[in-house]
Amino acid sequence: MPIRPAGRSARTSRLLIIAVVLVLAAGFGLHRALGGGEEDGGHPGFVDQAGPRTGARIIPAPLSATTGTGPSFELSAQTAVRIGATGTPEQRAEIRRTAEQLAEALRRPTGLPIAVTDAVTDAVKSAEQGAESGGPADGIVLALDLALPEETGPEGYRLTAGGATARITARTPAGLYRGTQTLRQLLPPQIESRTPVAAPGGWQAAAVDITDRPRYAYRGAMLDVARHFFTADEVKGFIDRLALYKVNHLHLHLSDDQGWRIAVPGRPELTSVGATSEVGGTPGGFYTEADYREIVRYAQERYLTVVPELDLPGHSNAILAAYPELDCNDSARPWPYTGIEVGFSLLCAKDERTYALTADVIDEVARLTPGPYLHLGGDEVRKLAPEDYREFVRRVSAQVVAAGKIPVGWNQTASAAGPGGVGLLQYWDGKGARDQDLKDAVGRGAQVIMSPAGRTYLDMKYEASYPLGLSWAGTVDVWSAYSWDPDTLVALPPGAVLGVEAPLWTETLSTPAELDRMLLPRLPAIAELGWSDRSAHDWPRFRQRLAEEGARWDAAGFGYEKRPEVPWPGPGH
Ligand code: TNX
Repeated sequence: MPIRPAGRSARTSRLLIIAVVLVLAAGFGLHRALGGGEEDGGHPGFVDQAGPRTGARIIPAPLSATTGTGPSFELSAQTAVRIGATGTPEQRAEIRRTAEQLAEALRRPTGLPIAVTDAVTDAVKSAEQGAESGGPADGIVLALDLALPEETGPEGYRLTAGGATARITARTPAGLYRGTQTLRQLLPPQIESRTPVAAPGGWQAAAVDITDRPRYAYRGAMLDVARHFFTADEVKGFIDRLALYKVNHLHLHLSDDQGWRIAVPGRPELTSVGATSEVGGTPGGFYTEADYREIVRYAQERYLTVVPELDLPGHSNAILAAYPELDCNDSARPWPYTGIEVGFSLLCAKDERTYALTADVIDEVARLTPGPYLHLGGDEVRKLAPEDYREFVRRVSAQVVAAGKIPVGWNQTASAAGPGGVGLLQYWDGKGARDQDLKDAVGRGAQVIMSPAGRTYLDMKYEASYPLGLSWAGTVDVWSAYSWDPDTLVALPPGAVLGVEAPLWTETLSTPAELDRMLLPRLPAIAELGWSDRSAHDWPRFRQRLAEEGARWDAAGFGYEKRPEVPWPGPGH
């Protein structure tokens, strides 16, 4: 549903109402109660729709944002993206790539030329020409600065904007990239348009000084490409959405009962048989090496690490379809398997041929994956004795370690976590003794990613009557997705939680448009939990900031669900 722009008189009366509310709010100190602090220059995120955007609008909320008193930053025909002189040649090549990406993103909606240049070359040039303007400080500067405090970390940045200049500094190219995403959000929502458009108040951002860094090192989203297959191009679209909210890990669920989704040399049956099915009876599919490399490359250019998952030893019906001899428990269902029931399939844990297969697939996926992690699944194994299950996970973890990767497992693998075993546990259900298992595993050195199903599962329905999704973990509206603390949900020692991840399972989702409806607006909620300092957590202000993202998604052509808990602007609200 497109948002209709409010007419002139509607806008005037809205401004009047806002002015009255502001005066009242100031009098009663309501402004503070709503979370408006001094740091954002007194803009309680929801009032200044007519003026340039301020730091109070950003999702995830930055660590600090001070609105300046000087002139707004404005893009013009002279604006160039300038690369600072610091850094190794490799770093500068990376920064140039980010600069090109940013320039391209700004060119499309504005129609402005937005060149990419070296600050040094420009400085020399303008000195030669004795130019007054167009100097090295003008435009959008991306510069490494090792003088920034160490706590800025690998993804933190500083952004100052005003007049003709926006300056992003960071200790690494990744930090600069995150800063460019903030700059995009500071500009009017039309900046996300893929075609030339007008921005009503010009391409402006309020003068601002932002200091920012993430709360957690791991901020992820998962896409289940096994229940329904999504092409490499579709995955790239998914990555675009994640990158906007500073998500830095893409977990791909590459295998399940309904399909195996990646080519493995020497194991052609995995794809010639195992990739030919998906939920509902449509054909399925798989990634060739080139497809997978393209996803990895695209993710890397947005500073996302791909975390591939091969779900073992359960959720393995597609493997058993390709290798029936690995089914010693009579567990497989007839192929193609297009249903959504789970927990029946099991690889033969006492057959050495199973471990020959797992070694082959792990080696290949590790070879194609530059990131440090390989997820081995391990969930919902119902037909294996606990000691045999533990032994299986230990052996497969050792194969992952031998392939040079850190094994990741769903929380059921906690008993096999520790030195040389599963190093990272993904918490998704807290039933039975599993919280204790998790604590014990942390005691043995494992870290935890929080993906509590009742909060982060983006395949849960928003409400019981919602047409898409499942509801076994309850319903997840935007408030539930936002209103929890990854550090305290399970009582774990400080530092145990590496981050958060929002999984999107696809039993009921078969098109990118359906993915969008589940992802937006809940992804930004999880992204903010992962990035923003706990002190920034504030539902009333978050829902206001989220409401403004709607116009951005409209401009970008992203689908989203207009949930009633978010006060979207326009008629009816
Ligand atoms: C549980 S979470 C699963 C998946 C399903 C999902 C549906 C987990 C490790 N296993 O197999 O797709 O629920 O919400």
